[in-house]
Amino acid sequence: MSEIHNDLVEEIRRLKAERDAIIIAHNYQNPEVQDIADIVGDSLALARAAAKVPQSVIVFCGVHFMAESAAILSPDKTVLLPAIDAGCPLADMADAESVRAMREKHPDAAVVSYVNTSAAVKAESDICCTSANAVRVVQSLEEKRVIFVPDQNLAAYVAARVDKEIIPWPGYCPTHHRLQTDDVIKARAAHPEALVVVHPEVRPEVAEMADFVGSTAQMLDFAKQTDAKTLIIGTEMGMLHQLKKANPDKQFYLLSPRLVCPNMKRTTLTHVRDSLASLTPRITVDGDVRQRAVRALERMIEIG
Ligand code: CIZ
Repeated sequence: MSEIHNDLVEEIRRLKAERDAIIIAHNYQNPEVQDIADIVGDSLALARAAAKVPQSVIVFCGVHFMAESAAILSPDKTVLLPAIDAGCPLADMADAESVRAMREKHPDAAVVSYVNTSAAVKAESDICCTSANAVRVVQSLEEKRVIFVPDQNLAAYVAARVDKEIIPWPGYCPTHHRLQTDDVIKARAAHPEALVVVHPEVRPEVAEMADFVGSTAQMLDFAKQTDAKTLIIGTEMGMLHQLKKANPDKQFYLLSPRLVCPNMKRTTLTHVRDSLASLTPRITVDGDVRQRAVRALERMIEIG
């Protein structure tokens, strides 16, 4: 690493102590950002951590909805999103008014929203879920019908595993949705000995071709316990960093070079340093929206 990089890392460590801060980073962040973080994980692990860390400042290296969830769960803390323009196109595909209209159309259905939603959408929901616990969350509900917001592919994955009617929202993650069956065929031809592991946000026809489908946390568990020495990974490229660190004896290949989320790649070490120095940009969620959204998030956290 260069001297400039080392100086930046030192400055971040110093500021972190001065500000009583903790840095948490999503599995899809740039490797150098993951390496400076105190906690790296999926949104379920990070939401749980945000709710109980003792520090007064949380630097959330991820995208907007994740920092918003931390602010909802920890209203007394200062939650910072170092790259303020790190959004989520999937989260932008659902709005509160449309969710209310959908509920009116299906009054007997529960509304489950993926954490990849705005605070306003969470406030309209009965419960939240992540890709790690979506099946468990839906199974836990009394209702036989479920409006699943906003990812149609995760909805299809859940529908195949529960005994309920799932009413999908027509949203999708542009990064995962662009994977095609041809990508799997080509990757298997290039690495015939490898197992194919994909995220449930991929299209159902792509998921059907995989050896394992799971969230990033489930991918980590799978990669550790499988005897296979080579794995092809169908999720955002940042995930390769944690997989390689945890399994230095195994080979990992990205299923497609197009598995890059530009929003997850926005945060740099300079953003983290500047955010700690200025204690901005701060994410807050207030009033009635927070009070209603926190119920949906806490109900999810109770289920685990
Ligand atoms: O739940 C998350 O954090 C996302 C967006 C993906 C995953 O599977 O971890």
